[in-house]
Amino acid sequence: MKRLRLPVAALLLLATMSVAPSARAVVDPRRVAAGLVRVASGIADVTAIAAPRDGRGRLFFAQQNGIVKVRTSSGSISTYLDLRGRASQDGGERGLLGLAFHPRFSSNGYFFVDYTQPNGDIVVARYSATPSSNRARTSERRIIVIPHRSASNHNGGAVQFGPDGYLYVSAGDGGGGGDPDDNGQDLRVLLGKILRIDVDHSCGSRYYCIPSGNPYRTSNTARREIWQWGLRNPWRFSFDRSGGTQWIADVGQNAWEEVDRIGAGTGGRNLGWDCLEARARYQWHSYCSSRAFTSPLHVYNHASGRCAVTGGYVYRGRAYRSLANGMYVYADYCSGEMWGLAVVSGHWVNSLLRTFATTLRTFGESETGELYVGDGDGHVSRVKFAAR
Ligand SMILES: [Ca+2]
Repeated sequence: MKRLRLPVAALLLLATMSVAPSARAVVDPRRVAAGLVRVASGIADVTAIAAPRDGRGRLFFAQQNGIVKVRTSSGSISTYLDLRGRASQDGGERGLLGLAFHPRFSSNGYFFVDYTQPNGDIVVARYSATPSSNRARTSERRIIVIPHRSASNHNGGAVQFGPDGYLYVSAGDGGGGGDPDDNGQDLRVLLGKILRIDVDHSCGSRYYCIPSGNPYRTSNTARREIWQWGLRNPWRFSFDRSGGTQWIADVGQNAWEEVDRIGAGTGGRNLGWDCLEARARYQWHSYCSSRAFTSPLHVYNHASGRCAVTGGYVYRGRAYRSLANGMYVYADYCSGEMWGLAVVSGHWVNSLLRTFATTLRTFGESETGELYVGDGDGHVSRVKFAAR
């Protein structure tokens, strides 16, 4: 026994030493409060906040009218790109909706936007800039255009690079309410899906290829771009920069909002819409019984003025590591409530971090993993956390 003790003690010591102090701290959303530190004003109708990993400390804000602004590390703000001549200008849920920088932006200067054009179709396009410049080039390369003319709402609009280097795109179900064309459950269309495409290569006449691991890549009926399906309006989704778990916040119909968590590299999941709205049956088609649905991690109803989930990020920054490392932070657009979701003692715990007196439109991550939120008053703020 005594001979065993030493190695065990040594192993324990090693394990303790190899784990960062942050990982030892128990992150409990019930003990955390959120606050905001304003970093920009006058960013009307902000839809996306993003940053390239180029060491320059800049933040970029997409506005629904088609303007992308850059905030330098010294705090000065200027127009980076003006897409007002290309993006639809009728407001509502249309316009410039998403922004993502290529993982190798610092060498290739590529970034990608998601917008609706005046006829309603969803466009994902590549733009470029000299990486150090605070003004991008105005020429675009259209990567994919998704027909979306029957209604103006439910465009999705998030674009994100995954840990695999592929571009992921969220597309809403086509809108109109109740998914009248039942697009969410139809693998033949790109609406109501999250797509995964390889934008570093061209295949045939397309400026993208289908990654080898896409679940329907050999299908003759399903669209091969599809990564996840059964979605209504996945306005925001993100990847945990530690481990690559995908977090999808799917805006619900009249009753339920849902947050989905899907393991890194796992595609082909059916999130249920419109057979299901979150966990409740919505429109139970004859085929619904034979489909395997992935249940949401978390749902909430429309009580207390809540209306639409604004998906966020798993916090992996440095400033609040002991309080928030690994906590998924998200909000409701209408109620201004911001919540944290984390595993405490083996169970998922969801807790209100604070209620803000504004609408919460979109979240973003800085290069170093700090969280930012854009509100309905034209402010972009860094999210701070404090113990309570
Ligand atoms: Ca339907």
